[in-house]
Amino acid sequence: MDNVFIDSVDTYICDLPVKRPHQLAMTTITTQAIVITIIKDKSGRTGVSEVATIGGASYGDSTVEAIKANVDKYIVPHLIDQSPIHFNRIMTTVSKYVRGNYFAKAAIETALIDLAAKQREIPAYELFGGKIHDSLPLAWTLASGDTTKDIEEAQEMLHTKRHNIFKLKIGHGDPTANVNHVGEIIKAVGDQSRITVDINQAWDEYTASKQIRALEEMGVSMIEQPPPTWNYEGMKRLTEKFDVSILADESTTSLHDTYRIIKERAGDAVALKPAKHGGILETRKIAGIAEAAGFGIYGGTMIESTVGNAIAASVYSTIPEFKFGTEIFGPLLYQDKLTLEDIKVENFEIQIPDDIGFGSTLDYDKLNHYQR
Ligand code: MUC
Ligand code: MG
Repeated sequence: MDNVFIDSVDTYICDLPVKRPHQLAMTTITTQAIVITIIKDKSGRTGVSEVATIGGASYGDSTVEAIKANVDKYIVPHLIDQSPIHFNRIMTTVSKYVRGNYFAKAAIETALIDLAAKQREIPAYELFGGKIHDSLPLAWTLASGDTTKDIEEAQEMLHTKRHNIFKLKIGHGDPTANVNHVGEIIKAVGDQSRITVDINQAWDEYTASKQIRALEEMGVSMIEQPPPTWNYEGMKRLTEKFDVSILADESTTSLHDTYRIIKERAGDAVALKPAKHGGILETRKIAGIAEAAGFGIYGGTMIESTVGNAIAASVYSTIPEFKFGTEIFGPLLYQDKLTLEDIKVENFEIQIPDDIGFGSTLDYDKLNHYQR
């Protein structure tokens, strides 16, 4: 093999417009901020990654500005002249010097894996066990902020066989109005689809307790992160009280807080997201402890565009069972893409790409156009 050692690392912040406003409890996305990382080896080959963040600092404590600054200053010095195939060793070293910063670590680890796989001309999933699934169920998020539009959108998705699992973003505004909105959607498409909701930490325990009863009776099949991240005890009581699955999302970031969720039964399912956990190796560890504890696993998204979505698809393809399917629909919400490739969906399932690396070929004109 020619010169495999790392020569340079570059990070770019891009703002990508979405097709329609995407309303969450704490923010409405009109453009999504992402970080693209390009690691180049001494023979000019590139490994590419993406991490996306939602709503500046309103979703979590990683912002694109902080990710870029911390990668450039604190992580890059540990990479130069290393061989990317040692991504496990490199990331262990990085973790000794850089605490937290999971998104920044994911940006680097996944670009290293992409480069190592490209150097060997194999799909990236071959470097962490090989794929089990050729395709996975794919949910869509109804979040236009308007019940009628959401119903029309769901009907269109069912008609085109794109999605038959819908996650409804609630928690914005009056909780009773939120529940009525869910009821209307279930009335319209509930017989042909599975409905879940994501509250994104917006309800206190009392409100959650009252409204989950109604949601459960309507047939909602999973309730994502009702109370704030810190409220492990509230999550535990809600899990004990209801039959419907309570999914921990924002409260499962690191391996250690996922362990706490599992130990305290503060939920009965976890949402995986490679960026949130600090990369693929950590995602697989989290999936492992969730599997051991009998927790349900959900293939989550930070709404990445095609680059980050292919990374999530690749690691999810190696995880035995997704009780709740996946929601790696991100590219379908964007107006444009930074790659030559696109997501493929057939018969309600995302198809796992088998290309070399994570299979993303960057379009540098687009990168220049969308970078800050
Ligand atoms: C979240 O909290 O799950 C995932 C899908 C979506 O619409 O928003 C994200 C964030
Ligand atoms: Mg969520």
